[in-house]
Amino acid sequence: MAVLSPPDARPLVHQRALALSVGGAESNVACALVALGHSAGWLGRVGDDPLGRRVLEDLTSRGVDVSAVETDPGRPTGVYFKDTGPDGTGTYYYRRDSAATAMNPGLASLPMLHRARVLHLSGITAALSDSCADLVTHLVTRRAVPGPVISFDVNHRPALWRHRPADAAPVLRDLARGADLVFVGRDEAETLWGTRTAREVRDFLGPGPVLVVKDAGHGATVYGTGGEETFVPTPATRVVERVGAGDAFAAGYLAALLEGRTPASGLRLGHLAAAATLGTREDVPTVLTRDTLDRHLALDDAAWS
Ligand code: KDG
Repeated sequence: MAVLSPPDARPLVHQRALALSVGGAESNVACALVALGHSAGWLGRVGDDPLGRRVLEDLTSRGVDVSAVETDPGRPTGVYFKDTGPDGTGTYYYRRDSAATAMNPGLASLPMLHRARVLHLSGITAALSDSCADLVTHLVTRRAVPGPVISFDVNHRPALWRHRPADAAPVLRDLARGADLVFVGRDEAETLWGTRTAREVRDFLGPGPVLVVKDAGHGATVYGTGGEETFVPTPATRVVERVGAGDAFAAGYLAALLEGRTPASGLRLGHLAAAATLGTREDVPTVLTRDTLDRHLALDDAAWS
């Protein structure tokens, strides 16, 4: 999507000029993975319009492979606005009937997906339209692409589900149960499924996926498929804006997974990547680099071991 962001913490209604950039959960993860030294492609649909061209240019300049992205001549590129309020940054979507809503299970045949080691999806795509929900189900539950690890970030966005006939809770539960690796916020899981603790989320979803439960200021827990539990506390972090932090966390964890590191290292890289994003208004900040993370990892080794 294209993103329009206020330059400061004043609410949108009082702003005069907004900055144009690019965002969206899955493309944020792809950008962050490239920043962390991995190769990543993003699959989506944009309109045949300046915003679509901006999305492709921006992702390409960050090193993300967009060769499989489709351009739709009849539908516009999705857009969202950020609005800063006393309770954090709100998001306003303009993406009904956008190009991305026409994604469908046909995309599962794209060679890019079959070459990937990890396929990262999110509940946001499932909320966009019936055909998008079918695509995610096809990939996650029906395993239309058998090779890669299926990573799923629950990413519950109530504003998108308000326009959908289906209830988010069972759809996102079934997708999470069908994935190999799941990311979910503790509070998000409580809103969706009534689970209060990380352990309750684990019991609710069952032993199928490796499960990462993030509890913002407290820490993150990963449950392995054998029930083994690893907790890493959140490091002290300056928070300017939260948008994109969950995506950065997922990218940090996935980077560790791709490098064959331990689940604890995954959580540590996740926290550090999230911290880089929390400290800026950018959804994928330029300070998020492998060098920065490696320096922090080295500095924090004593505190974390
Ligand atoms: O995780 C960050 C996303 O929420 C943001 O990039 C916008 O993808 C987005 C969405 O649909 O909420």
